[in-house]
Amino acid sequence: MKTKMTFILCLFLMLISCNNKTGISSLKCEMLTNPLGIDCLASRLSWVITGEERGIKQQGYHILVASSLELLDKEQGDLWDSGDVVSDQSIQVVYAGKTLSSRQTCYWKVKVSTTKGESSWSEPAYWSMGLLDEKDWQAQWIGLDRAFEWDNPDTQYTRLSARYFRKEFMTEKQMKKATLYLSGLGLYKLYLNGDVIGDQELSPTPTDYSKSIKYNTFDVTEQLLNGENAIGVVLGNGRFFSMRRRDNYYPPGHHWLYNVRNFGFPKMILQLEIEYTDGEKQVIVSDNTWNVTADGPIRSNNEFDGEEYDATKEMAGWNQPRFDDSIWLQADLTESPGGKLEAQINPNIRIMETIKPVGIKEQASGKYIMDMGQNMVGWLQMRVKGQKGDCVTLRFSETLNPDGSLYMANIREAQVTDKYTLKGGNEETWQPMFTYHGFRYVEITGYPGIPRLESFEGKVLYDEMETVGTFETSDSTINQIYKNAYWGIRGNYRGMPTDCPQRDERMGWLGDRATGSLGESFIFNNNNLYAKWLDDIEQAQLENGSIPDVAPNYWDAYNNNMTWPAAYIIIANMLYEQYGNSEPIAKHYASMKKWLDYMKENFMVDYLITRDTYGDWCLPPERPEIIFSEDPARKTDGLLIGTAFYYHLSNLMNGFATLLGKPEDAVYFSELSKNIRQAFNDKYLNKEVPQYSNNTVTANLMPLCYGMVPAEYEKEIFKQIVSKTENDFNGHVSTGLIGIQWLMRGLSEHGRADLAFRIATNRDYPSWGYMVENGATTIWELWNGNTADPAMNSGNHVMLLGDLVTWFYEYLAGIRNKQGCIGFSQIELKPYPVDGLNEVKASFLSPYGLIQSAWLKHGNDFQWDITIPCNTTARVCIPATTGDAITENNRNISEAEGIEFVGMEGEYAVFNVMSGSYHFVSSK
Ligand code: RAM
Repeated sequence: MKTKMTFILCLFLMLISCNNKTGISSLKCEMLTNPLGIDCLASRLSWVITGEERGIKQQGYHILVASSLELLDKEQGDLWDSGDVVSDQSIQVVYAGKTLSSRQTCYWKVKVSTTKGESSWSEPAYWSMGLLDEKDWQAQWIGLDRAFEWDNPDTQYTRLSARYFRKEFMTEKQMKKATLYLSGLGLYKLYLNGDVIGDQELSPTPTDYSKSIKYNTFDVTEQLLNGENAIGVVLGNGRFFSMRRRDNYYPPGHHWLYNVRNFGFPKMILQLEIEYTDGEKQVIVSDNTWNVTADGPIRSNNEFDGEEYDATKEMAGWNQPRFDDSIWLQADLTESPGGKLEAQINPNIRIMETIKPVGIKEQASGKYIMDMGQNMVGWLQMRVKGQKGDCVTLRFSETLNPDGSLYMANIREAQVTDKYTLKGGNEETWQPMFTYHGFRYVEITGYPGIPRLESFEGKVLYDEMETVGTFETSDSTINQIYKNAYWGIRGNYRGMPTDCPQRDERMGWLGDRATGSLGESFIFNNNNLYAKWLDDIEQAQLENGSIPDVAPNYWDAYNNNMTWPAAYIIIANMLYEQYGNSEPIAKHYASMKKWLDYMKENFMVDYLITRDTYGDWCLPPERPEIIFSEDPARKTDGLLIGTAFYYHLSNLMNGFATLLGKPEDAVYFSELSKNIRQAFNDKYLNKEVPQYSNNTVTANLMPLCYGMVPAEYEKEIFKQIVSKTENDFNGHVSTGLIGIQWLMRGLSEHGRADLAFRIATNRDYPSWGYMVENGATTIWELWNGNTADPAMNSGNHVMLLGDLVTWFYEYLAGIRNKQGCIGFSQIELKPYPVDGLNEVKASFLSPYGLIQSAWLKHGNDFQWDITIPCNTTARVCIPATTGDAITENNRNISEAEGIEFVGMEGEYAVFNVMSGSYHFVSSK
């Protein structure tokens, strides 16, 4: 057993308002993740200070953690009383009180002293501990380890009906509290006395179930009845009973792509703990006293192929007391899937938005095509009235054929078909439970009568994550690209970041998110999701150190390249920089090093990497119908890419080693980097021209952005990038997934933000704007996604976003960490007001609170409104020719409170600015 890490993150956010008059005002508390059933001992506590006055800086805090609200109200921190701590730390404060035990609820509050006075105590918040020890589980795994005559699990499209479990029990006395712990694999729906518990869908989160199994915790005190009670659980297949069975349909040796890992028939573990007011306890557990049937209404459910629901098979009252289940079967006691039972910290999937379809047409007799107006991910809810036995079939696609029918070719082998058989009588409302689709269009057949728009709703499902960013500009192309990115990113959050939501793939491809995750973090609070994904990656690591390209490893994709597994290290760094979260680095450092060592031992010769799989994946090809370019001048040597990646990762590891207090490792990585850089330049830098390798943008950009180019060649190398882009590609992108990770930042950092802007606003091939021009409402897998071979041509992939979203926030809006700082404790506000763009308005809810940047060009004036959160400071770079020509709130800036002039830096006047809101005008 692994020892428990003391760095595990649990983030709680409190908002504390300091009113400038009294120093104290309304307090608000906000929880970011489900605070129930956490299984880390060293929770991290964060709070946000808000206030109108400028220059609010925390000077100290006092945290109280109590075992009851009453004690907390009396200001007795029996679990932890931090005392008055002189510190400006207001995020990620590690709980340092009494050792916590299973099931314990911890109530806490905090007060702070600031440069502008003291706050009062915050409103209380709480978290509760889950089941920390395997011995806390008295429940057993139960299931039904077989299929039935109506199932067909052995075909290519594994068909398996949902399993319905039930258990009745009595409560005996007055109840105080009831807590339910459940893991139902692959997916569950939980009921108590007929009511659905929780609003999570498609839960729990997917993992390698042989390594780790996540359980969810519910407070069900309100739902329990005095006397008779019934629990009902429905189990779907999810990623457990797999959509394409590796052990069955496909012969061994068949390409791994088609063999999805299978974990067995669905199974569950459930424990309900009831506390009575007299102190007695009762525990209801899953065991073989539970009854089960697979002969219910969900006849088949499969994440690729859809769900079939026969309402005539409904079993009214099955999840309530006194249902006659005499013909049901007894549940089998089954083996555990093997993984460690752990509390789920990343958010569950929920219905996050409901949209209305925008059009419907009869495309052929009885066949209707409905348009959702947006390529979305989730499912359709339908209202329908008809005869018993009528069957409505729904099929889903991203685009249409010229004749108006569904274009299915790029969905590949996924059947994406939902079927609903009516029970007849009154109007019926239905939505599936255990599948999801990526679609804009729906084909409706068999609908009794004429389907009307009002009868359908699109349910948009993704991980429940706070939207933390807003971004809008005066440029409509950029706005639409941003919107497409927003829809694409959230549609691919499913407890893991998937590559796509629609075809027979939907896997957590590492390379797609290496840099994308950073841009995404400006839009969504993705801290807990990506921290969980790093655990998935670690669990997928082989004994020898190898890391696959896909995690959880439902596919057997151990290809041993640098570029995809690199996400492991790059994303840990992102979590540290964006959230100040060092826990993933501490937790994964050893495995990261093991992987790098493995790659070095096996694939590094004379400091050069000798193996690659994907090259600069999906670069814009020369002909519209092909997926992969055949033009050697467009392609970048994969070994150059791999070696540059190793260099970059080795530098990151150097930083990690220093952070973790491992000076010897730091020296090791810094030496290694030096040697790689030397070998890389010896091999790939042609000093005569100068250029790297065959002079592609990617070949020159990577060493430039990674700091590998000898100083004397930097300018020339950058010129090559510009000239290639301007002359050979007419101001268009020429990179694939690799180069795109640095393109926009690289151009802007070296003085050509205007060229980045041109690339971002192009409407012709290849560009994001070309996708928009061709009707895309998400981002395509291929630059030529409207013409290329459907074999690999998803309409909803986010990998080609590269660093675009990061560029929107960090460069156009100019919101970023000050260099060398983390978690936005110190901010740099530095916009790049390129020609052709008149206005940018952005906000970002950082760990310290809301950062805003809104600028506008007005005649010769550059007007800029910014907000810097309390307890931070900012280095503010105002576009100006001199410092004197700037006003703040209509006064000369030198008279403004909270601002100190640092000096001129190029085209910017630089100031150190305290927290608060400011209105600048800089005149030319
Ligand atoms: C495709 C995936 C993914 C990419 C891999 C290499 O099949 O969709 O986006 O990372 O290939």
